[in-house]
Amino acid sequence: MALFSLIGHPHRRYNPLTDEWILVSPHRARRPWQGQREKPNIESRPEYDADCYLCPGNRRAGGAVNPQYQATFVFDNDFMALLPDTPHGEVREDDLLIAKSESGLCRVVCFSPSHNLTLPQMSESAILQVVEVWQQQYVEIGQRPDINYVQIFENKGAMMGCSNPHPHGQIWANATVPHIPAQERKALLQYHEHKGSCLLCDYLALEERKGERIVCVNDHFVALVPFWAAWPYEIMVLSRRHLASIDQLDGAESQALANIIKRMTTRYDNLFSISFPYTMGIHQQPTDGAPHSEWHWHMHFYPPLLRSAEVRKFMVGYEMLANAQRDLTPETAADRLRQLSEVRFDQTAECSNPQ
Ligand code: H2U
Ligand code: ZN
Repeated sequence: MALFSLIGHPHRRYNPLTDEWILVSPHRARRPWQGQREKPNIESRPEYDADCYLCPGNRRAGGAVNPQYQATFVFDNDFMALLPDTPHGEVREDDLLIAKSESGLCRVVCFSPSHNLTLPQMSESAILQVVEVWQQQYVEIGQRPDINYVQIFENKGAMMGCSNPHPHGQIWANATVPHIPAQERKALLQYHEHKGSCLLCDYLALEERKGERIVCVNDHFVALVPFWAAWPYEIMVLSRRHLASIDQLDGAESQALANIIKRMTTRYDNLFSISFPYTMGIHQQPTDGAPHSEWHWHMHFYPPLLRSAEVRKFMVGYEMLANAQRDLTPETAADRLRQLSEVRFDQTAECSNPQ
């Protein structure tokens, strides 16, 4: 029998951040696809859409009118999934029927007044303003006594369930630390207890030594496809400095975060020459007032597309019943992303100067 290799043989990879396994099937990347095909999203949008509930000056579904905002705009979600002032209460029957009240709040963050932009199409200085809004919101919301965790995220593209193409993200904040950041926190704590160092500092150093999963870097951040990536072109953005939350970034680091977001999302768009859909989010320390030196700030990007603008990865079947599975290896994904330009496909000399 041939010697086992990560390139040629089915194997499981361990995600030390969530204590989960993923099945990797590198031999299967070329299987035929006769299933659903997505429509490539190459339609052009106007800079202002009178029917958009996020454009400046428009009325939202909840009745409020947006101001004529010039850069970013934050508002309380008109349909909050979590509500402040939820009464305390608990249900517990036979240790089997268990429920607890949960209070919190939800906000929407418009990234730009321009209806037709996305993060990779915005300037680095405009993305910096988004970073600064995330910082302000994290601090402001986190200071509330009824809030102990602030989840900042973006759903991009209809394929990810985004309800509106206007560039925007969301913030959901609540009293308890939700499941995934709680799992990550546990892993970071346990690793520190056993090794005396930070799991993500050590992981970053190892990936920088190896290089094969790194997509792009700057002085303060690294964008890489994790060894244990589940989504085809999943990326984790890690701060080089061991810091726990976005408000701890200094001026140069905030600028560098805007830089790496622009560059890696541009690579995403260039992969299939479309506006690349994903869900992204920031994982950072809880806002419960306790010290969380175990936390290492990072972002996850989870994009569903697999091998073209039309063919996506579905997390169904085996994924719903057993564990996540992938065909394309994380190393191949990183290599493809690394080959791509950091100039968006519609901004090349040929496109901007049609003859
Ligand atoms: P997406 O990020 O998935 O597109 O969700 C947009 C959010 O915007 C959604 O949570 C809110 C919805 O409740 N929203 C408003 O708060 N006001 C509106 O007028 C429409 C949508
Ligand atoms: Zn709009």
